[in-house]
Amino acid sequence: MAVKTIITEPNPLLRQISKPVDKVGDEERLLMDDMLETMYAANGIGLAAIQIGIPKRIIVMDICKEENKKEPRYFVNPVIKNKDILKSTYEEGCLSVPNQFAEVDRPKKCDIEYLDYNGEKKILKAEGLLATCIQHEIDHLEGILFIDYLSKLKKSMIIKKLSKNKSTRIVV
Ligand code: GNR
Ligand code: NI
Repeated sequence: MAVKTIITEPNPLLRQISKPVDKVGDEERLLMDDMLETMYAANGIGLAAIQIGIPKRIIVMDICKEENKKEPRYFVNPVIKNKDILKSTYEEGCLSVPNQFAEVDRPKKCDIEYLDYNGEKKILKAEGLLATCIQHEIDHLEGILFIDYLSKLKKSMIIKKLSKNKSTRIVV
């Protein structure tokens, strides 16, 4: 397993639409292992493959709050079904939008159809943080970031800050 570099905004790769996986094989499982390790190393609760530069419809997540306890989840080709008309608000962050946080409204509950680590078809009924996080991750597969839901002003301020940080890093 290996920790990969997480791509950050602004970067056109993050706007790419990820491609469906046609078979969950060893290559995909190796990718999922690397993604999980990368996510844990960055203290994140979810990661989409495109965040490490691979445009495949693969997501890993672990929303378990207990320390020293791991509950990894793997989603291949996830599709959202039965979105709740009720919304819930969460303060979201993103490993590809470092150190920026903002409240986002999303459907409170949803069902997810996906293939698991072994390529078996599953359905998950999600609510709370699980529902928020999986929707945030599936947005990544469509090239959407949480900052896209903010006002133009808030979004442009965040992108400006991130661009500045990036150019500083090159200078130093
Ligand atoms: O680590 C993460 N935390 C988080 C908090 C609220 C809503 C969504 C997330 S996902 C984020 C990791 C990430 O960027 N996944 O794409
Ligand atoms: Ni994210």
